[in-house]
Amino acid sequence: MPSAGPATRSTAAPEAAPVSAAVARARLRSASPGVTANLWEWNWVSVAQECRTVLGPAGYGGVQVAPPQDSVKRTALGNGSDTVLHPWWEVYQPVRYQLTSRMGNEQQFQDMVRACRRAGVKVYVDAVINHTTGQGNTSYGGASYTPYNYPAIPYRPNDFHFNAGECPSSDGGIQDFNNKLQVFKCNLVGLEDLRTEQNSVRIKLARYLNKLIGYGVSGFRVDAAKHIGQKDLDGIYAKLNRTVDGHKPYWALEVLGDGPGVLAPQAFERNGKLLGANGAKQIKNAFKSYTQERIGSIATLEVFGRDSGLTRSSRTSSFVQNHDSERNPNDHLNYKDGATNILATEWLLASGYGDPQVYASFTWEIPEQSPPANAEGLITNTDCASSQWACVNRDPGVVAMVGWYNYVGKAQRRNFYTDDANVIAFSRGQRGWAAFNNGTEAKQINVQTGMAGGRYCDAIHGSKVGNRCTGPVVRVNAAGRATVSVGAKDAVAFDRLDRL
Ligand code: LM2
Ligand code: CA
Repeated sequence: MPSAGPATRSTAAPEAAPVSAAVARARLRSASPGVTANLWEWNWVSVAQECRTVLGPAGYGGVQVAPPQDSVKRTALGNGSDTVLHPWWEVYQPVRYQLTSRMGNEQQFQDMVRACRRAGVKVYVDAVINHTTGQGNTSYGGASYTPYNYPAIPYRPNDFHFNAGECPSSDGGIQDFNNKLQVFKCNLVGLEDLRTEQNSVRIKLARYLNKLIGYGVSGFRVDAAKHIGQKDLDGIYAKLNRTVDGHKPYWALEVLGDGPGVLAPQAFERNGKLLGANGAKQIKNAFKSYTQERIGSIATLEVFGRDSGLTRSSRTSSFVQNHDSERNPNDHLNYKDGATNILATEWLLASGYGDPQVYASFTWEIPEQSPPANAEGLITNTDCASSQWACVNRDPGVVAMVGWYNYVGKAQRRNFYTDDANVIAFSRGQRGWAAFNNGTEAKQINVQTGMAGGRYCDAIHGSKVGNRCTGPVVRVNAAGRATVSVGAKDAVAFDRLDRL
């Protein structure tokens, strides 16, 4: 049994009305992704269904999906500790660019994009373009390959840095992560590194990405972007078409760690948006310090973003965790943190930092574990009622904050309050207000909300129906002050539309 951690408030799908065609069109027109749900390794049929019934109605602007290209399909276990035939990471080893994957086939992918867009949800794809495979000889689509030879694409030995003699390490791997030539041109964990400076390679990669754009995809999470380097990233990006909505594709670069000089995330700010892994670490440190017993303080989040050493908000794709970091709980929170993870996700949506993502995927006991799949490795439909999945994107408090995010827009943070322990509150201009209690006891606070006087329905625990609230009501006096109870590991939030 996967340990679910402290119970999340509920994972029921919100019973919201489907999105009208006019609302969907208006959302697609926006160049911004809004709040994205990262439905990592959900199959295409399940993503389509989630777009229709949950993401669109809740106001998510985007969905990010796992790498859709054909990948290695392992046929035997390795030796020693290798116990999982189809680990989640098979999909990070591309074999060819037809969309025959563990998540479904090319037709199902196209149907998914169409369904999501009809619900007003733009689709973002995890693009694995730095490398091919490091093992195996056959793929989910049945293509055969040998090391440095992929007839179906085709890539030949000279399309790789290793064979071209351009990787300056003794074994072809990255031995020194501070050495830019090794980082750009050697094999990351044995994955055959593409010669991305070569035009013929760029053309093949761009053809793949342009196919996805042609299907209606709005942009990419660029896997291992740090290992491609600024110049080659720009070279590939320059070959990309505009999206069907007429925008330049979204381009979010994975640049981990704090490498020196050109290897730092900040050194890529001109080349695309950056994945906010360092920010997620600060979030984890605030919500939960290194050991479970020593609880961190969210008061530290008063200073977050550029002022805490992170990439600029306007250049960042922000999140509380992703598929790598959730498996590294010393670094980031994950679903096993239960209410703390939900609270951190709600805070991220309120913070105004970056383009926020909500991560939702399958539960696991060992890091390599396969997503729920059949014996062939094909991922089975997501079942949010089962303990095999953690559908954080459906949590009612998270859904409430998606609506709040959409309403407050870019309004500046104001009226920051902290008890200097584990409670914070702030407004976003005069449009919305939220409070977060990361402590283990409920707390009553008396604060300036910055909101117009009146009675507001707490959107985290209720909703406004006509002129009634199905949950707690907060009274804001004519001077903007309010006395509010915030539950342990819980939030209170409302925006102007929640006024009764
Ligand atoms: C990423 N970003 O830069 C992904 O977010 C991360 O999940 C990927 O690693 C990595 N880069 C490559 O795309 C994962 C996983 C690795 C796994 C690779 C390739 O974390 O453990 O490596 O995908 O599937 C596996 C084995 C590794 C082996 C390698 C090649 O774990 O031991 O290396 O395959 O055979 C000898
Ligand atoms: Ca590379």
